[in-house]
Amino acid sequence: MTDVERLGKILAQSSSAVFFGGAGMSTESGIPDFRSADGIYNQKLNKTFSPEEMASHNFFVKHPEEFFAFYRERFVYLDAKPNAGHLALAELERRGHLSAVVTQNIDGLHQVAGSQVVYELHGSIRRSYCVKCGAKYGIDFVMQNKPIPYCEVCGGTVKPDVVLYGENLDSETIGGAIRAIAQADTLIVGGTSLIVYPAAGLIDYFSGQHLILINKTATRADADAELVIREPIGKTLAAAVKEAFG
Ligand code: BV8
Ligand code: ZN
Repeated sequence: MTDVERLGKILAQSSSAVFFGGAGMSTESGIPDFRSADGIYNQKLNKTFSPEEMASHNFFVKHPEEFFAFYRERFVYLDAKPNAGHLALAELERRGHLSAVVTQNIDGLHQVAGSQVVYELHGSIRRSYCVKCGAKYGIDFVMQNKPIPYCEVCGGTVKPDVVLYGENLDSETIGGAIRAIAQADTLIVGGTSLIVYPAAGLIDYFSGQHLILINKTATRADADAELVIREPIGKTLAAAVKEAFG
């Protein structure tokens, strides 16, 4: 039996699978990941600061102008479309085999693909808010108001609703993700290097039957997985769903 056939069989038998993913889920939609050779963190964008320093809370506070320039240039891919993997997960949810997507991505592509239950651990580029009064703004407000977007209500800075390094994650989102993972019968982990915490630690709440890894490179969870697939995740998920449900 091929890996895809095995995965298809497991998905067909699951009634509360959960998908835990990262940037590798969107590379087949044309969005670079962070830590692969051509990832965002390996692109020499700025001589003084590393990309990870520029995606941090301190940098946002100290150098807002450079932060927004970097952010508009490197994080926003508004024309990216969901790929076959996003669509396969939405179909699995519709068929009642998947209960939630837990993602570290901020591109919102799972929702565009039709997934209903999505926990965005690191927020979303599609939402922004005023740090002073909380007024809500969309992504175009941030894109159009250069160099720094200021709130029309109170003049405060409008910040993308994205968890930067050194910022806490939303406790409701974490709570929902932990509940889903703890109740899952199958956990598919894919397109993530499992390096960033506390997100990467959430998979340790899984105690179900099938742990599956779909990732081009090795991760810390491979040793515990029943099945490790070193193939493009979008293609693999789509083939497995086709295998399972025709
Ligand atoms: C926190 C938002 C409490 C913006 C992100 C030392 C110093 C300072 C801090 C720390 C430290 N040690 C630990 C920390 C905490 C830090 C952290 O974990 N740092 C890491 C780098 C060690 N975490 C935090 O700061 C978190 N907050 O701890 O708060 C606190 C409070 C006050 C003070 C201190 C602490 C906040 C973390 C959230 C940061 N924001 N993103 C943005 O989008 O950049 S994280 C960023 O990394 C993205 O969100 C991304 O999703 C995430 C994880 O990366 P991955 O998704 O896994 O992507 P990656 O490129 O790494 O891997 C992709 C994988 O897919 C690869 O393995 C590749 O092979 C594979 N792949 C690619 N294509 C495919 C594929 N596989 C299959 N098919 C394909 N087609
Ligand atoms: Zn305001």
